[in-house]
Amino acid sequence: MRNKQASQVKPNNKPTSNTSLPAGQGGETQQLAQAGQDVLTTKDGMPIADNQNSLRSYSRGPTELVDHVFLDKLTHFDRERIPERVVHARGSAAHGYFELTKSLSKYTTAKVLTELGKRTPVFTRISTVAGPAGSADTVRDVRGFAVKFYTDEGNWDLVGNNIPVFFIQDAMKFPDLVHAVKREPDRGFPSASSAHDSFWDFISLMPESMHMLMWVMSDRTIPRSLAMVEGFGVHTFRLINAKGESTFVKYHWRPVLGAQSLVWDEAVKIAGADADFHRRDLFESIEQQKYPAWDLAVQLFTEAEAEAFPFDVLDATKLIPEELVPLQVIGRMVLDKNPDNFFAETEQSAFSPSRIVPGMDFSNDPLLQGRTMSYTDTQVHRLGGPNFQQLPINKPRCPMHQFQRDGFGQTDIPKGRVAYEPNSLAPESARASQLIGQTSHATRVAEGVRGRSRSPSFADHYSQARLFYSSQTETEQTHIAAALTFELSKVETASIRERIVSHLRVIDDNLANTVAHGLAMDSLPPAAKAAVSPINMPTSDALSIMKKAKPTLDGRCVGVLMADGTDAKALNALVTALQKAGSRVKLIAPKIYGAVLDDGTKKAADAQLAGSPSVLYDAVVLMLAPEAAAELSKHAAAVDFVKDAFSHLKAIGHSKGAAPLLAASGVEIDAFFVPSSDTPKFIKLAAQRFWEREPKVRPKA
Ligand code: HDE
Repeated sequence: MRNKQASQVKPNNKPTSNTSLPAGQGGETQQLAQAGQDVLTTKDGMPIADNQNSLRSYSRGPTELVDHVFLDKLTHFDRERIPERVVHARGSAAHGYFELTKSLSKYTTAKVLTELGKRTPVFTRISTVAGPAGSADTVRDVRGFAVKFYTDEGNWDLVGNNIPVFFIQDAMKFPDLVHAVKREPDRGFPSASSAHDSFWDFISLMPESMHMLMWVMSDRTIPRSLAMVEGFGVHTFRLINAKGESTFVKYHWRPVLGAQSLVWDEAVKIAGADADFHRRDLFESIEQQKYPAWDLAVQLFTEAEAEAFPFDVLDATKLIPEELVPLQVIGRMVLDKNPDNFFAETEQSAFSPSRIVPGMDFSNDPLLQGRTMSYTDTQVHRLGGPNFQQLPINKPRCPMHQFQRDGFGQTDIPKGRVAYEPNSLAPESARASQLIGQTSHATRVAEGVRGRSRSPSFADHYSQARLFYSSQTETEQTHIAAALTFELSKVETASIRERIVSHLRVIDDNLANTVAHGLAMDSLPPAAKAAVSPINMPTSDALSIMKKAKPTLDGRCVGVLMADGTDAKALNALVTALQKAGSRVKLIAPKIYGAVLDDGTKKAADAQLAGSPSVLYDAVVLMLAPEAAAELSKHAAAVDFVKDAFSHLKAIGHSKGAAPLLAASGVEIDAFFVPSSDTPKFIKLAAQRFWEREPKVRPKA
């Protein structure tokens, strides 16, 4: 706030030191407001005279309890933290808009899905699941993908994941799943990792998890960037049209940059080099106006069509292959504004699959049914009461009228004596409307027996696990086997490892064999008994990231290593060409103030070599003079820079002078080494990974 007192402050060019504060006791750092500048106040608005020293009986005496300015500050500080989300605690978010390009008016009355060309504001949060709020971004984990649409008919939250299926079929099992994957309760570790006994114990006893497990062990769970993940609504939802007819719908987000993943060793090293890798990438992309974008696509199908599928669409462990029900793109989401304040927006945002708008309804998916209750319940707890929808980030941007009152955190000041309905005292007050209100689909309820039961149509746990695995490229299959081997090697209990390999045998014997070999098991355990024998479904290319890879430098970042003596002209030309190709470019040098180039100019660096390993870049260029390259060959940071780029299958551009460093790093020059002068070739290769190199650096188990 701008306080009146500011105008009374004498104009002065420099911060004035407070003469009442002797040197050495805070006086030197005391900064007083200049003319026109805001005056610091307490939360009650009282101007503060001294923000350095608490009130003491005498200069070396005790602090007085009457120091209300000190108390105002400290009591607030003591309450700064709120409970983190019980899952998805670590997340990053941005504002943006969704623009509808194809109307679904045949299927729904929801304005957000029918008003062609309309831009609906959104707030999107992408998260990991298991780790605490301060955990690293690049751990192997599912990514949450939550979008809040501020529509004219209320907030619609599409709260999905980057994987189209889930571990469990009934919401009742969610606390067990989460307890199993989170830190083990006696020891308090590991953080943000599924590679421990309790997770694998639980999973090995839950055959319904096998499909999701294949996705989690694939590269999907180590994305390159938040802008390069797919998103899925997961459940089957309903759309309701003006005639009251219902159509089933599944939602998909497709990243415009294409889906891309890291290499596992790279993900692990990034977690050390920059734990905020994804958050920083999202923030910087938006600051640099390289806006992440996704197409929203739907799969629409009738109940009769659903009946004919060889799986149950109410079972969240199953997906509907695109080949069976094609995707229709209906619009695009663009994230173009970073939050102004992380806590107020990202941390306090509250999403729930129960937030739908007229023209939408839920299906009977038991996981979805449970979720519709759980989110608001946790938010009332986490955000301190039932008024969290009044927080600016959660507040609908359409008119709201309701008779709910009071409670912690009430920030509205409702008017009038009537807070109930029906009433005759305020005939103009709000009433429900059959015409525009949200109505539930008039589903004919099938006869059945009430009880705690699961439909037999949920019993096939392996067919789609097999479908996913068999739809991957050989490289992707190798990665799944390697991830399983890695995680199971962290499991201490042998019987748990064996139970998992038993399940793998039902999915794919080759996979089971590779993992068993990777663990050095003496013999394969018998295959698990499947409740329903799996069928072989036709493979689906859409399930593979590599088959759909978009070779582009958009959204990617090239690291250019320079040092004293680097060819200035060549460096500048390279940077311009890379930027033109859509890449961000970071100049790395041994020292942050930069390097003196061959023309005598000093070029500032974006990053210091010792703190900027090549894992942070999609491709690298060594722009070095021979003397500098020879000097850098003595430094592990420079040698590792090259070695890691090589083992992470990246394109490596190099000047002639870089030869001594290449030699010192001992890498075998192959097709992805390019003279830095050949920029077109480098740009082409930098947009890809050289998978053919992988068996040389990570021979199969
Ligand atoms: Fe969540 N989930 N979940 N979940 N979920 C939460 O809500 C829950 C599930 C998902 O960025 C919590 O406000 C239950 C599936 C995302 O703020 C909590 C079940 C999918 C986010 C909760 C599931 C998700 C959450 C924790 C089993 C993909 C983060 C804090 C039925 C379709 C949203 C909160 C954000 C967060 C409950 C399973 C996605 C506890 C009971 C399936 C993206 O309420």
